[in-house]
Amino acid sequence: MNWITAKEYEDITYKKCDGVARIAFNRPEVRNAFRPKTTSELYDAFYDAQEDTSIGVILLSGEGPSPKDGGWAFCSGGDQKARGHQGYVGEDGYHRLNILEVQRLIRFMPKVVIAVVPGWAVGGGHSLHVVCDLTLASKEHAIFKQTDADVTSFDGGYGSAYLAKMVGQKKAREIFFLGRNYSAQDAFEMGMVNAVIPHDELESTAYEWAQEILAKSPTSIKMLKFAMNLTDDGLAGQQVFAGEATRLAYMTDEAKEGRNAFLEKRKPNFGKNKWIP
Ligand code: S0N
Repeated sequence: MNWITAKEYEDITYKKCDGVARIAFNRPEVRNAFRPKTTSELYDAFYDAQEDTSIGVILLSGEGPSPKDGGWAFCSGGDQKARGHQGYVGEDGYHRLNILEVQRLIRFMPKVVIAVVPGWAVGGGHSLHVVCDLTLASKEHAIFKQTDADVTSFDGGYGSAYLAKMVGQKKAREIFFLGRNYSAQDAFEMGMVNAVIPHDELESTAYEWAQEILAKSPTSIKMLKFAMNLTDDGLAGQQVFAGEATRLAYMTDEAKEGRNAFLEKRKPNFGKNKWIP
């Protein structure tokens, strides 16, 4: 792997290599907690990866270990030191919940996002792994935990309700109501982790998974992701799926005839096109 830095940021790292983008939290001294600046940078990097036609898979991870104590983290959620009385405060003094915009970008982007969890996935960090398409976890260091109800900073959207679809209502309620620690193996058995990987092989395995996906048909992967999202995303999910259906329709002879007829100021002649059953 020959990762090339795609853009320099303060709170995250962003690299690319052979169709794969890797975005990682880079605040290991606070277990990769995010502040508004972090989430703005995340959004910027994810948007770049979405728009880059050479990229098909995005790995989301956390840099580490912590220089303080050697601990590993994916992300420990919202930075509690950046919390004001209305929420998380940015450098400009305004309160923002812009992690939710990052969640929606991950959810709706026509590419596969893999959470690569080297350590703690806690609070809003747990929610982020939930919203990713796949999760790979370090056998030795990954720990999944929901502290939202300990700090009154809770995710009532994908982080909880979609989690319940994933692991079942009883388990999701246990995760949120008790806030216990779960190992990578526990999380795998619950169905919220795809594979438990020895820590030293986590990054290379994630890259291999990405390369396997990249060998597939991009349109199929995109439509399958949107199809699996659709029922849980209501009209927004339908809109995303339907947008791609419209794009496919644009590629037909019918669409060319419709456009040409308008431009040539004549009635469209769809007669030569069959009503295929
Ligand atoms: C992660 C934990 C369990 C790790 O414990 P450990 O290994 O014992 O390390 P510590 O000594 O506790 O931590 C090491 C240093 O890191 C700092 N730190 C850790 N986490 C945070 C944090 N979230 N914010 C700020 N600093 C953090 C520690 O303070 C320590 O530094 P020093 O040594 O200088 O004191 C453990 O650390 C832990 O429980 N952390 C807190 C986890 C937490 O409660 N997170 C917030 C939960 N809520 C959210 O994330 C919601 C956020 C949100 O934006 C949202 C809002 C609405 C809707 C949706 C969302 C959404 O979730 O997306």
